[in-house]
Amino acid sequence: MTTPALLPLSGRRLPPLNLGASAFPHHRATLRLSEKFILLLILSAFITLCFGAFFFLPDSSKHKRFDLGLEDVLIPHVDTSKGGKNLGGFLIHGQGHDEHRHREEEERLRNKIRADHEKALEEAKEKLKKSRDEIQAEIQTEKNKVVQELKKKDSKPLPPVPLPNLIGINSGEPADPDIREKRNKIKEMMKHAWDNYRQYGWGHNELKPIARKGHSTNIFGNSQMGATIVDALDTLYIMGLHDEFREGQEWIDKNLDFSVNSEVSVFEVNIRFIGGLLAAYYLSGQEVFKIKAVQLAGKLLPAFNTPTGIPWAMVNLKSGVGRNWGWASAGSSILAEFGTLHMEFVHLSYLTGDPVYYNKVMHIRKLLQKMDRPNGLYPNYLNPRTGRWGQHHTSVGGLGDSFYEYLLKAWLMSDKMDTEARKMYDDAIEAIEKHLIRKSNGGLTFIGEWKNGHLERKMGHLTCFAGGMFALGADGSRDDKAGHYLQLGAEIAHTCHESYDRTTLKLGPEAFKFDGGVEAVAVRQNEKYYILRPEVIETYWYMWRFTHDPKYRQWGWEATQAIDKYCRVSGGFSGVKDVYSSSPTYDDVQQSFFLAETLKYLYLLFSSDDLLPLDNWVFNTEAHPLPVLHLQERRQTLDKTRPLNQASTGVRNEALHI
Ligand code: DMJ
Repeated sequence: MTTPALLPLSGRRLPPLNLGASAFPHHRATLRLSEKFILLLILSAFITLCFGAFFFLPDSSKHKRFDLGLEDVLIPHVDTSKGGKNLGGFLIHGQGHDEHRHREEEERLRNKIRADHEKALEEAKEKLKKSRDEIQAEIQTEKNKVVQELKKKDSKPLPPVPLPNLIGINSGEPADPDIREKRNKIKEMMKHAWDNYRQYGWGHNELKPIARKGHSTNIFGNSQMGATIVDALDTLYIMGLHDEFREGQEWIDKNLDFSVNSEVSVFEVNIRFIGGLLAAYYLSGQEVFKIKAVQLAGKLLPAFNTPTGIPWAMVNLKSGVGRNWGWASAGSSILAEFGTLHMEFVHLSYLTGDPVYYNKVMHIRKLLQKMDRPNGLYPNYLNPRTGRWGQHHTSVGGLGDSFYEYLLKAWLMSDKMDTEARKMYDDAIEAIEKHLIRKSNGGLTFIGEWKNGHLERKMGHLTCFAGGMFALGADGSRDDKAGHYLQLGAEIAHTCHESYDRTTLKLGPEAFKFDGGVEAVAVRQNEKYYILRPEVIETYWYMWRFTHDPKYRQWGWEATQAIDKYCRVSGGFSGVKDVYSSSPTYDDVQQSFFLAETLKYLYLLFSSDDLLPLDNWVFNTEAHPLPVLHLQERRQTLDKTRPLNQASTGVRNEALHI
């Protein structure tokens, strides 16, 4: 075959190139350099032409072309109506008038492609006439359309689910006028915290009450997710602050958006946002909270894409890329973080009928069950790539705490059906009692920190929650040691009260020692702060519910007064840097957990017990109440309602099979 060619570089007309074998003299086995160059040019011109034709065609015709090409070759047509010979359903091409029809068809297509091509060129020319700004505006409009479509898709109502027994959503008004007055004072403090956040930090994650502006930390990523609004909702509801609750709901409905390029803490977002939204949903029945919780949970799921299924500590809500904190032992995930997802995730599966959430947390549990534990203790660090423990540090405070709490609460939340969780809790607590719990010389029971076989005689404010946990787990404990665990809870409550009482401000330090002559007192300057934490008050409340010993209300009232005196400023409430100083300085942060937990536990401490009874509600680690799930009933309802042979039948059962 001869191809007349134009050499673009020289513009000279070349003699025809015969690329057949005879074109080459016999004595030459290879091409000359100039010949190779010409060949290369022809080839590249051809390729450019093909590519150009492909890319300049408008999308629709591109696809049609592809469809036609591939469909004709790969997919046999079934078309008996047009007279093709049908052999067992396959049309044989190229026979009789079919050939003619095909030629016509091809011609028609060629014309169409040409027309499309011209139209695309026209459109491109039109586009180029527009200014940059106009083009950008058009792109933005298109983008907005897509976002709106996605939002519509995301906001689809979830399948109806029978709600669990929602008992005890009432005012909890105490009969005693003195207690009522105290409770009103706590409600007033909540209003002060909320109103100032409303005025100066609205939509931001937290408030700087002295600078009177928004505040955030890296746990919430870099976007304004209104953490205080979500965290405070159920407290507002319980306190009967309905206007404020509605304001929060409206903000969430209109502004809470999770499609943001922001890297957040999986644990914090779960306990504060998903927990807060679920509690608000159960208390108020407003669908928007459930829908937002499910949307957000979907954004956290990519964090579980690790070699072991142990989630990363952080995930980017937009890209789904996860990673761990730089400071955590050799790239480890943290026990208290990946071990504090269970309650919320079980509720998500319950509400959606989708087992994905349940499966994620059960996978974590199964993995932990299989692992060896040094001295029966769970180390705080676990590598999500290798599935091996990091440093052998164990704590019932920071990095470990709520993992133990969620084992117990998984059992309680399942209406005591999840005996596997109860067993894990009992085993863990036995090891903790053996290795970490000691009595000081002065007779104070404390929980120390285990570091590579050595007990550090130091207890954190965070660890003080354990008093309440021991009391909550007393009923149903192994060998019927209920009395023992209630007593242990009381001892921890006493120790933590001492840590408050031994300060100038009557507020507890972040960590306190039991070494030498020092008992329940912070030694290091950087452990003397109080950041409005709830754990000590949380324990007072549980102890009050289980014993009705008036000292717990007394201690709770001492804390209320101290907070109001030393942490209240005109712009809200602030943490203080040194609880031993008579002229404390402020840290200028109103933490979202102050509204979610500290004020809620105080309010409940001065309410009657029929407000959110513990037989029917389990509080997540951020004090968001979630109802006990009667999973058997849910299974029976689903069994009755679902159509036979429904594809999701097994899936739903699996989700509820605890
Ligand atoms: C809260 O966010 C939760 O209670 C969490 O489990 C640990 N501590 C903070 C408040 O201190």
